[in-house]
Amino acid sequence: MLNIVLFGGPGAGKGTQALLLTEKFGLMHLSTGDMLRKEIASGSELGKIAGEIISNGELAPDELVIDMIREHIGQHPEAKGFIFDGFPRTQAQALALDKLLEEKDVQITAMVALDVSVDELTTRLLKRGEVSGRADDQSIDVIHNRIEVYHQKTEPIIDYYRAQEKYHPVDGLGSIEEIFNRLKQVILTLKPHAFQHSVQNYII
Ligand code: B4P
Repeated sequence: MLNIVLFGGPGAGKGTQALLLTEKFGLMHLSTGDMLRKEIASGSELGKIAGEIISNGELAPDELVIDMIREHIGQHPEAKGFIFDGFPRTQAQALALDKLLEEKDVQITAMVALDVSVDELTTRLLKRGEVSGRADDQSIDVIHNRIEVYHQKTEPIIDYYRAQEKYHPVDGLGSIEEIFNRLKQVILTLKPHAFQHSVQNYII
């Protein structure tokens, strides 16, 4: 099973690249950002809690996102692998994900991390804010807070995957196609034996 953590700062291009990778490798795309926005749009209780947190540029509570991921993994027993987009974002989420996968007797194959400067992240999010209507993209203060939260709570989990030799940084600057090609090359050179057999089935 190919299980990829697609990592990067807010606006690094995780969602954009996850859609392309999902199609290329036939994986199931699980985006906690999309799940939370769906809850917000539906007006559910969970959405109300998440809406306020997200619009302030903070992270939703760990238990809430872990429960959502557990539910979505459970809904797809047929999946030949997952792309985790925007999850995990804390150490607690990283540990919980390993535990969830352990129950299925599988593990994370790699963390592929989009490397993008703070200036570029800010530019992209402000630009998206002009068209997306997303509350968390509208103000420079909220964007700065999202980047600060990323540095404090999310970036440290790189060490968790680096210690397992699963961390693969990728330059996240350039055209969407250029970045997609870089990601593809990294994924195609992953070595775990469980994946090596199936990689031959992918058309490069
Ligand atoms: P997410 O939905 O995960 O999204 P994101 O970090 O804002 O952006 P992403 O990296 O996916 O960038 P995108 O491709 O859209 O999170 C939103 C919020 O939800 C979080 O702040 C948090 O509050 C909450 N949340 C989500 N997961 C959570 C978790 N696990 N725990 C707790 N809270 C959680 O690209 C951004 C923009 O750049 C787009 O406009 C795109 O068109 C553009 N772009 C992409 N690639 C580009 C390129 N190569 N060049 C130029 N522009 C590019």
